[in-house]
Amino acid sequence: MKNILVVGAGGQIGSELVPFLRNTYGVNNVVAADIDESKCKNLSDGPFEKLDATDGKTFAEIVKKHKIDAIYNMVALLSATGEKNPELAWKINMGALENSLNIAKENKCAVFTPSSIGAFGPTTPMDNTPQDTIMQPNTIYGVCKVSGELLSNYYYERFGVDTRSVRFPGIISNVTLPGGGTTDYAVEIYYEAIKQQKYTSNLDKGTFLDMMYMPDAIKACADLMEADPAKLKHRNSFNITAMSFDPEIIGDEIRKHIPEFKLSYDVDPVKQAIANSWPNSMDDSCAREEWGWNPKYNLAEMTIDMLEKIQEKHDKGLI
Ligand code: AKB
Repeated sequence: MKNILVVGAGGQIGSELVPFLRNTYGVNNVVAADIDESKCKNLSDGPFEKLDATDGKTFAEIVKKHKIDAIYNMVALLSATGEKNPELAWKINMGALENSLNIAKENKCAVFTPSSIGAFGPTTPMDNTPQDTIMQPNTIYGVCKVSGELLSNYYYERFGVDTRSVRFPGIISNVTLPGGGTTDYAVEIYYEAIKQQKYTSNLDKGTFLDMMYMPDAIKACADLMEADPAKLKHRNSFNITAMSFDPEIIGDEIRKHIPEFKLSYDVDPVKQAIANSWPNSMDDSCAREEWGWNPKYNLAEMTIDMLEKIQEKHDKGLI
């Protein structure tokens, strides 16, 4: 039986990753940790630890106390928030990773850390972006992601730490809202479609980005961590994607269910510049070949599920 620690458990991905892992490995074998206990109320069925991931001493004590075998480090300030406070973004994003790696090295744990399409930059080939290519991001978020990929590979090569990672595209979900990302519009649009039948996008029409529905994202984390190491030619980090669209395409898909839905634009220059520096679509064939990546949801299926779940929340007065 594996003991798992999910750090940043109250975040957009963590809040759905913990229930999935508890379902797979047992409720008491998956410890949720977050700096903010109030964000983890839906995780109260199993163990919880309050943790600032930049505090290495407490982090190490928790790993020892629960005899942790694998750390899922889901802590990050996202791209747009990072640009508002680059020093803090570096401190948190790299601090959490550095502690995860060092504690994993001392305690023989595996480490999963998400990278992102944000690891790419304006000089990266934009269409069908290869697995191994030019990575010169111009955001602090991207600089952290590339540094994190390199550092994680280094810990694997140098110290034998079992580090694995995926480059997530925009993740779309209906449980916990993302915060401060460039791809957040693709979540907000569904909520506003239900609440007001209209949405003002802060990314312009024609801005294509890779995206993925949360159930596929969660499964990617777990599948990669269970993958046969002998088959992994890459580790940090795998391109993975499920769909690529611009605001017009997602708007058209929503209109199939809510015909009166109206989409308008008020472009945020900071987010637009970030989005313009990221790929339009990634080639994820290495993930498919090396560990069987195969997403279930396309835009049409995701839209049906998102609208249904958000409508339920709306009917219950939760949003
Ligand atoms: C962001 O927009 O910052 C994130 C990401 C793509 O990594 N959702």
